[in-house]
Amino acid sequence: MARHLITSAIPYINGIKHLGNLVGSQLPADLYARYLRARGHEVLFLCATDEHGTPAELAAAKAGKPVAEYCAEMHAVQAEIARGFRLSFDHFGRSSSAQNRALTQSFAKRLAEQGLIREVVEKQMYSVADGRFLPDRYIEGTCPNCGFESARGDQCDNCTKQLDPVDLINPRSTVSGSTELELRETKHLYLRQSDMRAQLQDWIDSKADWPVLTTSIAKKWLNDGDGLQDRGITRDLQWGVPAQFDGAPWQGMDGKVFYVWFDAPIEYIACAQEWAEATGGDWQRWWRTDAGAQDVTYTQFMGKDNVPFHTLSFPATILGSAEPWKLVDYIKSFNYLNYDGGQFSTSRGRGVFMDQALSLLPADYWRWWLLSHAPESSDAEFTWENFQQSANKDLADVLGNLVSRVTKFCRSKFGETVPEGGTWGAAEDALIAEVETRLRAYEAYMEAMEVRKAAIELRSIWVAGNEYLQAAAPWTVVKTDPAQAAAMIRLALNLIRVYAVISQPFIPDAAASMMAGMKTDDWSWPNDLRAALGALPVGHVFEVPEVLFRKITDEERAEWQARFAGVRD
Ligand code: B3M
Ligand code: ZN
Repeated sequence: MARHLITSAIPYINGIKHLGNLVGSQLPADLYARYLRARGHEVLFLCATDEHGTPAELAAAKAGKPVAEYCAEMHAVQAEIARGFRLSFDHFGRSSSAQNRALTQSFAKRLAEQGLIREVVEKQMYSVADGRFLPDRYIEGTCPNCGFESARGDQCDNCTKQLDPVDLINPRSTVSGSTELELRETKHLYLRQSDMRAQLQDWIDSKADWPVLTTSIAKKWLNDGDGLQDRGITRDLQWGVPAQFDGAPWQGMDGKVFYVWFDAPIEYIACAQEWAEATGGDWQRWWRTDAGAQDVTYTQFMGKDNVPFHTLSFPATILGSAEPWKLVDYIKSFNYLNYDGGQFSTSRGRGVFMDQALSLLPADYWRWWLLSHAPESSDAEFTWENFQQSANKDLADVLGNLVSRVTKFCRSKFGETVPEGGTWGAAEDALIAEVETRLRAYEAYMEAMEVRKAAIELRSIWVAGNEYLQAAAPWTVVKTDPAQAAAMIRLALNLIRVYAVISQPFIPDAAASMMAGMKTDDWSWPNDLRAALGALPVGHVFEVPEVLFRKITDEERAEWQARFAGVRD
């Protein structure tokens, strides 16, 4: 038994996430957490909402609410949806927590004491009408390179040229449309990341087992020159962790806050503190290497766009503090999920969002499709045809059908108890051998976080059961040799329990129904498969479960396809 700390990238507070976000971090993290718990490991699985920054302020303004109130409401909404998807966080925290405020400030102070913070006076666009400094991407104007009229202050979306807001012709605020913009001086704190290049390089080089997607992005940024420049860690905003506090070793930072990407990863630690406060747990055991965390394996899950922040920026904060914090051991990153011939887009409301998905079908349908099509080695694409086909085949025809056929047949011939008689022969041995081999492969893939391969193996285990029944045909055998049919059904009923145990990380609700139908609460992992297939003894009472998975009809598919073709209103 080992101890595993698992974090998922923390979703931004402004709005409900789409299925692409879900499969890129929270869902595979949940799969892994559930699997490790099922294997008897001690797991702390944390996630939170990422609540600071300009997007949160603007979303609150748009909703006509004070930003703190907006964040509290949206946190509750996201927490409810996470429950709907059965995401089994030990704690779902908030980056705006008192814990994160204190910890973020203490990291900054500590970094300053280590000589890793410098003050920089720079010029930035100030919008007089909005009464605030504007981040580059909230300024639009005509691109000096290609003439595109809606180029952003940081980049032109038309010709991809990197821009500075002062380069724009006719610049305007995207918040108010005002053109009354002026360059004003402002002071910021910079983290001397460039001083830490060698340390970060050594650390990344020591991670030979990391997935290629993670290390290739990390190395690109590390060696790019641009990637490891000193980084501004404060902003001129109201909403965030104040950059001024008791004992701060710098002055003149009133009215400034830490940059959202500085405090967001620190929330991984603060979230453990929030969890400890809520449950009486010991957070230091998970995060302080001087308090037991050296025995913890720490795994992070995220989309590829978040990799630079987790391989360079956050480790720079941790290493720079020279305090005994736990560093991440493994970073599992994901490519993008596309939607029906294009991209999911939050800003344009394109695709299926988490709340909408749950209003159409139970969580297990989405969990199964998303995980079995996780964008691991390349981007993946959601199409309604594929979704319908995969749900109807894998879940309804293969798994659901096996459960319903076996339990109904037993009820009609032997009653709702595990029947007596007969013995297992060559066909049963062959099935057990196949399931055994595949089960060990499944375990290996799950341990390696090879999500798609694990799903393929799990489905093959379901298929093996179906093929056995098809060939053994107890419904025919019962007419001539009821005892032998009973032996077959005894095996199949026990297989249902084993399927519930091993499928639970992917489809927890269906697994719970299967287990309830078998009237047992024995979730023990089938380490010894043959013994596990005797867990439900002769005479054990069960009941036929409700239909596990109904099929998605062609009409529904067409209707949903049309409904989600446009943009969310
Ligand atoms: N909120 C971006 C995202 O949700 C950001 C992740 C923070 S992880 C510390 O993709
Ligand atoms: Zn351009």
